[in-house]
Amino acid sequence: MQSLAAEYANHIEVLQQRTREALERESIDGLVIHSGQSKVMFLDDNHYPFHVNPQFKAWLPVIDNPNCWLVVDGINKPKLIFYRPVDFWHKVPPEPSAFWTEHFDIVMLQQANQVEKHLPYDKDRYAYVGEFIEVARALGFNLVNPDRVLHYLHYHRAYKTDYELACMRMANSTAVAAHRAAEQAFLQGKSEFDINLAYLNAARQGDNQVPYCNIVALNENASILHYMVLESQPPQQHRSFLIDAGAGFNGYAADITRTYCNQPHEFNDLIGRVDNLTKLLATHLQPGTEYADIHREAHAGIAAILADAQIVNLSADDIVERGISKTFFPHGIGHFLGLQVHDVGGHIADDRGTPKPAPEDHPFLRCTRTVEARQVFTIEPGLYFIDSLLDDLRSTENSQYINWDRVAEFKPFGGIRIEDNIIVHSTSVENMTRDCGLV
Ligand SMILES: [Mn+2]
Repeated sequence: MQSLAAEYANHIEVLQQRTREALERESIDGLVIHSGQSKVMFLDDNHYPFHVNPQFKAWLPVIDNPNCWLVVDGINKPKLIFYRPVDFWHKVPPEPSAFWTEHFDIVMLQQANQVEKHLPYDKDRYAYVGEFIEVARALGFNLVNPDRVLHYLHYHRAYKTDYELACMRMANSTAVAAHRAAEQAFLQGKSEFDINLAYLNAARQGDNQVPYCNIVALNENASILHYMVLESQPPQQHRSFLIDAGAGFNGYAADITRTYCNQPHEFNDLIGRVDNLTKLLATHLQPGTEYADIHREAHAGIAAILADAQIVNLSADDIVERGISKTFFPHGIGHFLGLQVHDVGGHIADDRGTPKPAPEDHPFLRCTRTVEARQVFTIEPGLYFIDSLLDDLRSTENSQYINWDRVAEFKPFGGIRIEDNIIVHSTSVENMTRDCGLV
């Protein structure tokens, strides 16, 4: 923790400098960043799980406290308005005392609607950054989430500080331990529901604490890209298991996927090939590379697997050329990772927000940036046997090149995705997931 504290001081310096630059462009004096508010369910008195404004947790690891505010101007010590109600229903957070507290002037807020007295007087010189626009208006802010400020912050958030990289290594370490527990639960023949419990138990994080809803899919369910059902009964037979699950640390996410097979079947070879592709593509994340080119390389790699496994009776080049690899690999190769699982800023070319959208022939690619040092990406090639996409393929002239018997052999296994989390350094690539020992 001592080194984390040292790195955190630099992290704050970097955020201060970014804030100064963003404010200069907007010609205003500061930002007022709202952690958020608890939301009540419709016609109910229960609340949805609280999810903090990412712009707030960028500054400090307070991720579970609504009604907090930050006042930052890039020059003065940031001011934290910390919500501490008198409340006998809920646990009241203690007064903050941690490695980060010395970097803030902290005032306590007992009643959420009393925040105004702690905010800057001249609201015209400040911008509100947060989700609750009607709250901002009521407080007198005219400038709410100004585009120029957000573009600037989103673009630069791609470059992680040493503190952020340390947090992301910790998140990976937690997720890797949990992935091992999940694999064991699969081998023991547990249900999706129980495998998920094994995962969460090992991570020591609840459903609402992990950074996204875990995908825990047995057999054919592995072909459903965002499968979230969690069957409570085990299937009659365990063939394959795809798990896409992360963990958080100080508000930073890990996002890892593995696929397993517990039978002597050629599906194991396919898993091995996709695994090798992930490892290979991770090494290509070098400064100056276009991330979209890595996506195209992934298609070449998947096409080679389809050709070698005689699933498609064409050369790898022809498989890509004819668009057939998209049936088996229909999503993007990965995305930025950080405070958000799909971290922001993937589709802008510069800090003015010039759009750099996904290529027309690959619309699902979440990042089109040029790879640079301090960026953190996922690499997650996949190979799936998805009913609806296979049906589409069958109705095209490409159907004649498909070895449908081979497709039928693999279909009961659903699909494969292998996803690692990678830090780009100026002269090396750091695969956090593999470094944590997950093979
Ligand atoms: Mn991912």
